[in-house]
Amino acid sequence: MHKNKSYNILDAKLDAEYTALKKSIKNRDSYTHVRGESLYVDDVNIRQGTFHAVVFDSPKAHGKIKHIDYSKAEALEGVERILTYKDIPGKNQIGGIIPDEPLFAENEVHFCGMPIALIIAETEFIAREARRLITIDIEDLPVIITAKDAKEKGSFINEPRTFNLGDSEKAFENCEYIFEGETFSNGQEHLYIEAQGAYAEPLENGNIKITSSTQGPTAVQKTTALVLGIAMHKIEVDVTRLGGGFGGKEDQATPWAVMAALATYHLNQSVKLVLNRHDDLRMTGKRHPYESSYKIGLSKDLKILAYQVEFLQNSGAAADLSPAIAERTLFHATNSYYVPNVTTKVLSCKTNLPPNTAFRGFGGPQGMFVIESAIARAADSIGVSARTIQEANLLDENDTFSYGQVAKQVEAKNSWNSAKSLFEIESLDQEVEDFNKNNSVFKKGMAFMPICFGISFTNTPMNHARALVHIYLDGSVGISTAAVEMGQGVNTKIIQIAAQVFSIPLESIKIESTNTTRVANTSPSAASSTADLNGKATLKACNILLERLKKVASKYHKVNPDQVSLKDGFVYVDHEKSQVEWQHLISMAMIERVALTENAHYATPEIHFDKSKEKGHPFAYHVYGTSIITTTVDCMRGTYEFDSAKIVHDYGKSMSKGIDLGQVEGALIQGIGWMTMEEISYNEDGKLLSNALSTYKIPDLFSVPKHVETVPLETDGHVLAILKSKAVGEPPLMYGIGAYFAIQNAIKAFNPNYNMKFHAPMTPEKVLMGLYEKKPD
Ligand code: LUZ
Ligand code: MOS
Repeated sequence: MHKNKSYNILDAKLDAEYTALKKSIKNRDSYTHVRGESLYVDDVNIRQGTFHAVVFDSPKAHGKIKHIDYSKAEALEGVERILTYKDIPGKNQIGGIIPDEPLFAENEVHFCGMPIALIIAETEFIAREARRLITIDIEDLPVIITAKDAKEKGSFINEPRTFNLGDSEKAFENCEYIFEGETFSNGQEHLYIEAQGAYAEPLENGNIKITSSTQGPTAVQKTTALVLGIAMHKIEVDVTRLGGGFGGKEDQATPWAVMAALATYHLNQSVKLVLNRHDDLRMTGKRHPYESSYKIGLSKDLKILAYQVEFLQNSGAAADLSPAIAERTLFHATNSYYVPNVTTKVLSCKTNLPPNTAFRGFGGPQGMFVIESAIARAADSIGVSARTIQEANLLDENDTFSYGQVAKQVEAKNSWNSAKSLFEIESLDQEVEDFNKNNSVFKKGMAFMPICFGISFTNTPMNHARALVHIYLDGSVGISTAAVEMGQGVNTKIIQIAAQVFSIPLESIKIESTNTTRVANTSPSAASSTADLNGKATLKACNILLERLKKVASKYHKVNPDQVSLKDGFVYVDHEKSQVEWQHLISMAMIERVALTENAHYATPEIHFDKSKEKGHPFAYHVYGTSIITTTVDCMRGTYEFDSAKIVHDYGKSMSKGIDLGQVEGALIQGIGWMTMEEISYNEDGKLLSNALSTYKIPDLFSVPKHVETVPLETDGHVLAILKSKAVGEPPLMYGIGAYFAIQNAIKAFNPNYNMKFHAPMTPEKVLMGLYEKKPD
């Protein structure tokens, strides 16, 4: 009997039927990557006559432009044109959240590396030669480098934000222990392998096509239209893939694309602008450095009763994404702990550094570092291990976050306890203790790092995506979404979804470039949400097409659509294989004039946030996990190695185990790098000193943990995660924070007089000073 029951197409096939695909699957891009065949902006086949552009940028961090002499540069043979703010037909404005950032400096410069002009020449070499011939006279203005200095001088991006839960002032009265302190975490360079770049081409009627290495094609389109003073439909933005983004191309891919388009607008010729590494390091913003002061209060039985923090975010010279990043710092200020009385405040401090920007974790890691520091400080003073305090305060089901969301499907204790038992914590402890007893020059330290990360853009309206699915008449499939592939494997995940719905081979499905004419008005690929948002839209589109195809098959077989299914490239009737193959079914659908294209929209349900109250339910769900990091410190040299990183991670029900493991391991090591060795350094004039890979060190094969073990936590996943496979891009970065505290513990084992410091990164120089620090008088 057939009943005409209605059901939610989106949820129709969530569970059992999809388990077949939840196996280890290779990133489909690996094949072209290893052969060097993957295409990046620098690989675009350029048109004959293409010009090449180089940016002329400010040599000073703050000042008034008195005079610029372009004459020698303009006279150089092969130089076509030099464009400045005077050549902008629309608005000289690229600010995404707050309109406070010009594309080109007008009368003042606000950071070293601030773009002033674009030199366009026959070759990049000539453009670079021309850049050297430009002379500029700048009258110095006072330079602000640190967030604290900015605060003292009242230099801010916007109004501060404060989250509050309970009454922290009053709660301190009931605390047995109260500690106050200051912390610092430095910035971090994205160091995507592919530097920023774009290629603009003139089309007919003044239309322009831009190939950009951006996480946010719509941001590029919108800003280009604004700067050129033309409609968005005249700008087409296309992205094949990025050689890494890490947040550095969420907002800051835009100016280079706009500049290339501006040159194309004036010259009616293709223009290529790809930054070299030095220019990229100097001109682009990084992870925000934070200076923070905290006050933490604990009960006798080590419950955290009250917590207050003031975060000073070093935003740089313009807002960029700083307000959103500051907000996420507040969302994650208590990490995976329940604290009943919390007051957190963040100030976005305006300095004369390049505008700092999105970086994997988006302010979350900076927030978590502070509470971990406060716990370590409390533990050290009380004379217990930090672990004891961490464990006593882990989040439980139905606990409330400071922003009002009630925690559901909480895996904080589950992942913590699983880590303890799976990795045999007693014997690990014993190992460290024995080692430290038997060795005087080398000391080991261990630390736990629990994580809790909210999934969704904190700005609710951004949580949507679309998918455009074509089934071609030979049965092959082409899919366009808003997802930008940047090495994270989202294209593979989307292929898996379609392959599963249609039950056809992965090879029958192609992911098209991300293009604003096929999928419009998109949010950037960011916030760990790309696979969830675009995957859900794809799932929806594919399921709608499937229903149509089932109808075609049912008509042919003279049965009800409910009796029809697709499996392994064949039509099945009542679970019996028929003679009708997928390609045949598509031909029948063509003859029946059935639409073989679907365009679906997905918007995350349930989420909301009220900024006037700073309360709501901003996240679809949270991702949890626990890492245990062990280090060995060489107490003669101050150098360290990481023995192991042992992780229990909440993937939900991972749909692509290989890809997800890659994300966890990559993020772990990026987090360790941020906390231990990556040291961004500006001098007092605002010049970047760590401006090359000789002076900016990132983890290499020798500095990653000798042993990395990641165990999936068996959980139900979450219905708002694509196929219950939870977002995995950013959360594991915060496992790396454990590396900082492991080193602290090792120093302490060597030098009991060491007064713990919370000033990241923990470079060998700092370790050495700590090892030989004397007892304060
Ligand atoms: N980008 C953004 C993000 O615009 N909003 C967010 O909440 C976010 N979160 C993480 C990373 N990028
Ligand atoms: Mo982001 S930090 O671009 O997800």
